[in-house]
Amino acid sequence: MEESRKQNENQILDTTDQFEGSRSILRQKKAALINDLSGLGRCSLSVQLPVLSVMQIECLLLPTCVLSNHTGYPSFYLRDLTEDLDPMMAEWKKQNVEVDAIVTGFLSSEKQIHHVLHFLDLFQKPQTLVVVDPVMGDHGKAYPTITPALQKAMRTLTDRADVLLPNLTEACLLTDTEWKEQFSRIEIEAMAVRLTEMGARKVVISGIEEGNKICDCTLEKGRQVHWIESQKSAQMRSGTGDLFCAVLTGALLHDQSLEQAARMAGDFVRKALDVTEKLNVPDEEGTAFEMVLCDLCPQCEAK
Ligand code: PXL
Repeated sequence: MEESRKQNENQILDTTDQFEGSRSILRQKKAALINDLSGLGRCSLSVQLPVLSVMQIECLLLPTCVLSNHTGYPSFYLRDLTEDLDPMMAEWKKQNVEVDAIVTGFLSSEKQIHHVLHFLDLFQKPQTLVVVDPVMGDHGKAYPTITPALQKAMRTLTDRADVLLPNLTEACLLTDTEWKEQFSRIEIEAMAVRLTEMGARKVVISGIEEGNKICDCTLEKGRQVHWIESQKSAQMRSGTGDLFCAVLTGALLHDQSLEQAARMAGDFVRKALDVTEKLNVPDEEGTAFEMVLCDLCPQCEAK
């Protein structure tokens, strides 16, 4: 009995083929996710939790606010949880919580940035991976909840980021670059460099549309820029940045390089978008990522 339990456990610990060379699964890793909980529309915590769970990462959830649906719908109801953040993290501290990664996402006000900084002061250790997704907008437009004060305060988070994950709109908002429909690669690379100068150790500007291609630009401070390209098959939708962030974080926790992690994240998002289009899902409802989720599971045989 004991023998078979051990065998089973070893099997679980050994099925890391997808993450070539990785042995990190020998200890299950934990990620704290600081993000909103939107009831409708498949974004934020409701997509990041399943993605990271299937990648065998334990998730600890700190919701910044609860919404009826994401802000891309014509209207939404938002219950702000700013006042609850400190008491929640104080309880975590009492429980001696330790995490391998801290992932930040949608914040409802600039006040919440200060609470996130406090969270980092409490839980960030030298080895902790801090992933900052500066969720602020898309297609050149800021989301309706983004005030100039929040936009400015978000810059203080870039300084704490091991990995900063803006889309092109957010890279513009962080670097005070005026939006335009078409940026050259040189202009985008300059923004990535600027973001490292603002403190981020690694930057991935994701979902850059270039004709019939979709590209991600990765930069590790002081290194060369890399471009990851793939064929664009479907329009980006709400929640794709959150999916990208979760897959990339999971891959990094499985010891993948930044390029490998960005490639894996981009491939997953594009596959999710393809199936979403085939299913004729309305735009607001985000991606039908559930249909391809098993791709991320190291043990799944249905791939
Ligand atoms: O996917 C980004 C995102 C996260 N959270 C909320 C949003 C959006 C984008 O619209 O509205 C609440």
